[in-house]
Amino acid sequence: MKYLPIRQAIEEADKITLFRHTHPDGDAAGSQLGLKEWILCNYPQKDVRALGFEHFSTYPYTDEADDEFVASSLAIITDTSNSARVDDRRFRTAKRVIRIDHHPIVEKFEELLYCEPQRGSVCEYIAEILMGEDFKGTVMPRKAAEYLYSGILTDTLNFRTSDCDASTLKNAAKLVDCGLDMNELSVRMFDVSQQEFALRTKIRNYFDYQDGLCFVKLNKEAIGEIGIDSDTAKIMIDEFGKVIDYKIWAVLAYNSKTELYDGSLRSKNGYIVNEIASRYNGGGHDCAAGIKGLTEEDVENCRKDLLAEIVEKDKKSA
Ligand SMILES: [Mn+2]
Repeated sequence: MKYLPIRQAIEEADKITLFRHTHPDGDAAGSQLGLKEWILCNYPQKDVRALGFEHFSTYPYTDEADDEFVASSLAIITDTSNSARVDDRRFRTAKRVIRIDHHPIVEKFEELLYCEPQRGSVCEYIAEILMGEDFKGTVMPRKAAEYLYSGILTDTLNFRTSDCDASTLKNAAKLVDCGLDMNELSVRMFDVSQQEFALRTKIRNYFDYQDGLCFVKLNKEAIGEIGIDSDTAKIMIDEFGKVIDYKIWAVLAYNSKTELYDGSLRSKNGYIVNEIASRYNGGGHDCAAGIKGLTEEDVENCRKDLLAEIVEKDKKSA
């Protein structure tokens, strides 16, 4: 019964707008577009628009909607923990707002919130909701299953993160049962072009390792030399995620627009980075967070904070 209000809200709305976070990743775009395909398949008479100004490379499109449309719509926001991060501020004007998420709860800005922070991806959570009891009688079309499955793959790095469990696999298996090609999707989400491979190889050379911390600082010169912007550099964080010795890894890149540093932090085995991220205009999950607007001095302080987290955690577990 828990999810019936979502179903009722969708059934009552003629117009539905779907929102996700800025700098969308596979989980943000996958949940949004998966939901869109699912609604259009089950309620073809509804007008559904997936909104957002920034694109996720693998899914290069979003819809448009004028202010009037948004104001008379049911808005569903996915994968976004704070209102400032919603990519299209107009969600505030919508008739009703539902949010489905898997981030720690930091802010309430919706009428109905469904949030399970222990989930590895919001796509998995949405798959479970849509294929569960409260949505009996509806179908999961292959296209929607593909989007949701891709979001699970990207947020769990192909089922590698510590928040994967039996429920992740069960929900993913149900999506696979809808007829998608696992191998093809995995290749599409993770294989890179030769050009990107060359770029990643360059960035790898900037790593600095100390006591369990891999710290990649790309200053103005480095950014110029590599020929990359800070947003693209931040995404390369996963390049450093497969080294046994790294307890925490970070990429901090100079943003030529703000002349400050933006970055991504990752960790494993219980080292926590989102508390540190909150000191540097950021946030996220325990083991994956973003930061932005750091000065040179902040960058060095952030490095010290990350090293301190390693020392503290090691002391506790010793
Ligand atoms: Mn997510």
